[in-house]
Amino acid sequence: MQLGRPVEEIVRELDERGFAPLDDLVPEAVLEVMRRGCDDLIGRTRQMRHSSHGWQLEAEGEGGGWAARATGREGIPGKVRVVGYAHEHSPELAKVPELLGLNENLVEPLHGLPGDFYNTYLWAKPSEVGSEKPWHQDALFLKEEFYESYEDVFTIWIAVDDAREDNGCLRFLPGSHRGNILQEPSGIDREDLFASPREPSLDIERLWPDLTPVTLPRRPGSAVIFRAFTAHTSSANTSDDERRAVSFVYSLPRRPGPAGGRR
Ligand SMILES: O=C(O)CCC(=O)C(=O)O
Repeated sequence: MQLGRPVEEIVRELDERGFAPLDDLVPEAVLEVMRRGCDDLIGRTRQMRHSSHGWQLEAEGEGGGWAARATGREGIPGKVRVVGYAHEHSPELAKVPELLGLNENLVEPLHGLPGDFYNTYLWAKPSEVGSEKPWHQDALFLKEEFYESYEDVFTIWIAVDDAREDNGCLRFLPGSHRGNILQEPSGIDREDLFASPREPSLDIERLWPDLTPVTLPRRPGSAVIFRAFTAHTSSANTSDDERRAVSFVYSLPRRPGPAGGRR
């Protein structure tokens, strides 16, 4: 796996902006493995009518797939929004971190210590009904105990299809990670986030009036790496194309010294 640019430059960008694009990270042979993994997981959702904890189907009506899962409403078979713990369901996706050497080639060089593998997500953003992922910081989903051993996470998000503005590519708010401050969305029960019929959503213009969002289209096999406190979003997919992506999340062990004691 080629990073395409010096490690120091990526570290600086992660520190300054909270995210760093990694162009053409994944060789075609591994991308093919990822496509097969996505096809298999999405194919299995054709038999599903309801979301479960790990599998969230898109749905008609107010609040889309998130609200339907929270309230037990039916989703749309075959139109899955996200699959968490995707590595437990897909042998193909489970192989990818090793095939790419994600920890040795990326996480360890950037953080200085190897990461602990945390999770794999399939973000399927299906055609026509793929719903918006509102502005959020992933740190919202981490428990307080996490910080006893870890200082942050790296998410390595890889486009499987062409991710464009019209089919819901990611957008980031550069600088929103500074200070590692968690902005809590209003109206959310922190103890039971997934039971809330409204998906956590941050009002970025009120919280960060001086920061400007950046839209980040990605070719298949290109990636972006970002931190737990970096605010990001993706818009709805109303196009005819799927916008599948897979993310691999690593917990970053606390480092001795000031950086490790940041929070
Ligand atoms: O792929 C998406 O649409 C959302 C991804 C995301 O929010 C994440 O990886 O934390």
